[in-house]
Amino acid sequence: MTRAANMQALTNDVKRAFPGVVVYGIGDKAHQSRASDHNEDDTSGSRAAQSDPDGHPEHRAIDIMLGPKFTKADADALVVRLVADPKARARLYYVIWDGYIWSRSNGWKKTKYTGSDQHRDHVHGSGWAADDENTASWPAVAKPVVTKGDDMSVKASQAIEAWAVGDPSVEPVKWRLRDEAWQKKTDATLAAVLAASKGLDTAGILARINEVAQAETERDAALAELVRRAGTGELSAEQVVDELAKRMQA
Ligand SMILES: [Ca+2]
Ligand SMILES: [Ca+2]
Ligand SMILES: [Zn+2]
Repeated sequence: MTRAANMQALTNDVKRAFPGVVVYGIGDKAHQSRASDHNEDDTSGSRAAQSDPDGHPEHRAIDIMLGPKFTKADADALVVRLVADPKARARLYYVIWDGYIWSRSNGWKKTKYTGSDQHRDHVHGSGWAADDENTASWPAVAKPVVTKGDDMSVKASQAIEAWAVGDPSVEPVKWRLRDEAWQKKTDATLAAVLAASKGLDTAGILARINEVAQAETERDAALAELVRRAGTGELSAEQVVDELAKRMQA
């Protein structure tokens, strides 16, 4: 029992792209009575859909089963990648998935599948017999590298860095992020002010601000007076220090 090397290569790549995925190959007894690429050629009583003259028993179809490691979205995307890739198409006979078939005979156009098994729980792939011995990998199987998220994180870190050092280089994402950070800061300040002025109405807050300003003004004036009196010799350095100490205790 051998899977054609071409389809073994596909199996290997599918398992690499979707670790833990279940892939079936050779058909059961029920399969053997009708022509199927799941049946091995060069085997009596086994009706292979395709055969070659090498005298070596081979099956050329695989069923990639849906499951936790291979979701419907994975299947949708994998089939699209396979049938869109000329190199992959050259190695395939047909693909059946979720009520549709893509094949050599329909020019790889998505065509309603009329068979009784609508292939809702697995992707069927039949390899092209002429490519049996093709051991090359199937680049179309690999999930495309998603760069969007990576780009975003790089851009975000650059933006934060640029913002931190005040780099004015203009790139919309940077300045959007800068604005977001600025907004966050402002929000935090407002929250602190609100927390500090809890229980005070607007007039109360203004009165409080005036109190603080008044106290500061008075203190500054008192300091200025001390400095003046020290300058005229009216107060000694010790007396100035004593006066400051008194005021700080007050
Ligand atoms: Ca053979
Ligand atoms: Ca062969
Ligand atoms: Zn199948």
